[in-house]
Amino acid sequence: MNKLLKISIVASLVLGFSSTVTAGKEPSLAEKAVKYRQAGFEVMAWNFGAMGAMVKGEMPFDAKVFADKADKVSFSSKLVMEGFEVKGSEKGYHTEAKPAVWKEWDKFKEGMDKLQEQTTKLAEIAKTATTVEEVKAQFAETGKACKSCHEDYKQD
Ligand code: ASC
Repeated sequence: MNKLLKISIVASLVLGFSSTVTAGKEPSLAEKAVKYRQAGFEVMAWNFGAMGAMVKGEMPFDAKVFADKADKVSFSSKLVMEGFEVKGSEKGYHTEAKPAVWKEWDKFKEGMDKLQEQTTKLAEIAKTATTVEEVKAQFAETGKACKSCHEDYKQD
């Protein structure tokens, strides 16, 4: 191996190591909590968005795909609350949650419970539905549950 190559390998190892030490700090629990709840909402938005396309007729209705997505939305709606319960996650880390979440905790929790109720119902209906007509009303109800909390608790 030539000398220059050796030097550059050693240099990159040293630099790599020092940057791990300085920049590779383990994120705080609060930061992880923000990321966790945002990930849950991303899962919901991804799946709910595709369901919306089917409901609006922008995408052909596929009962199996719709039911699978309804399940994923229902599951992830049950994860996110935990991410709000961690102290220090009220601000920073690019959170879009308004301080009202913690100021009106009981009301916020009611909204989250309502969301879980609605997504569970949607998944139940979707399980046996064969036409888009059967899921339309409950899809709309679920969307309302998303939206009512966004207005009060999410910075858009
Ligand atoms: C979505 C999405 C939301 C909700 C909301 C429903 O697909 O990303 O935040 O639906 O718009 O009203």
